[in-house]
Amino acid sequence: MIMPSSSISNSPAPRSLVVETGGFAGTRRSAFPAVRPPGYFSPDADPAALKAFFDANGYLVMEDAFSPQEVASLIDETTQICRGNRGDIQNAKPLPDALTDDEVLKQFLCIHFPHKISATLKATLFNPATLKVLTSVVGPNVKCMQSMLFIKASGKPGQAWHQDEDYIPTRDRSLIGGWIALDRATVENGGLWVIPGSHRHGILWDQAWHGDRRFDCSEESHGFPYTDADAIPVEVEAGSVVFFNGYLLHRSLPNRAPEGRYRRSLVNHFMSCESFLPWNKPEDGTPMAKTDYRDVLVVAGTDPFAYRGYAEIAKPMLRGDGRSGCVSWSVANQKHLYADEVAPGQPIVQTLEPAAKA
Ligand SMILES: O=C(O)CCC(=O)C(=O)O
Ligand SMILES: [Fe+2]
Repeated sequence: MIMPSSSISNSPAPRSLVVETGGFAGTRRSAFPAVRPPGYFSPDADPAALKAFFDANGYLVMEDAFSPQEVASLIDETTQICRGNRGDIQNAKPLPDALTDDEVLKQFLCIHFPHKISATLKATLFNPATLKVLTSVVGPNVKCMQSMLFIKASGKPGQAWHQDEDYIPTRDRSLIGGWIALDRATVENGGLWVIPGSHRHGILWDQAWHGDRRFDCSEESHGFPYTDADAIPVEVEAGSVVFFNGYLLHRSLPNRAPEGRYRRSLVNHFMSCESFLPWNKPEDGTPMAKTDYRDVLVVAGTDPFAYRGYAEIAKPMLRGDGRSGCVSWSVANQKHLYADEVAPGQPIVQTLEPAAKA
């Protein structure tokens, strides 16, 4: 008998970390990807099935959350935002009107808080399929504190392994990202990868600078009991939303699709209204334990702290893509270099001298 070559390899079969949890996943309309891991649902899915899969695996995909017309309008809005037609974006240079859309879009990897200047993007927070997932998984009362618009033209870097609670600290681990694919997201164009079940430890692993050109300036988690072989790509059709828990290890790789192709996505982050959000260090001496970032928008249910009011703090901001160097996000006076920028044996983290006093 002739064995297919894959079965005579000595390497063990890769372990699959995905836990199947059953229940009604909804009526599938999308044909992409043809072969999918478990975890893909449709808007008519049973809420209990959504919750069971999300709790066990830390992610799920909601297909057909946005119609092709809604996706087209979000793509058009993305171009308008990048052209500066919706308002200022901190760190973005003004661009001449004569530039083509491609020339404009290539200047941007990721814009934080775009919902602050775009009613079209803000409306995605109230998308019915999104609210169904949030209220099934998080609870009845849900608030949004952040949005991020990834443009990721061909050739742009990904984000190294991380957990979103490294950056957005809830007190009840309720952080959840809703990652809306505006283009079909694939392995080739730098779609998301997740390590199923990695949220269940409830640990935030240490992070360090990676020096790896495949990734942008954000640091990389390490020391966790998984390898890259445990990760699965979450390939999705445009209009699908990938939801993932704030403790789930996830990353993306560079966009290696041909020139002129994008992997655009709009990510909204949510958490339960019951939890404080000790996000920004208080300048008035308030203890961290009492600190609650109030620049939030309630998207479902009620906020038990509504009586405290709300604030306008965050402003749209362009995040660096590493082309003009990286500084540490967590330690002042540290410059992060890519491995190809330093001579062999030289450190990839440099401590800068504090600016000399005049
Ligand atoms: O889209 C990416 O490349 C990374 C997204 C991500 O890490 C997030 O949305 O939390
Ligand atoms: Fe993330």
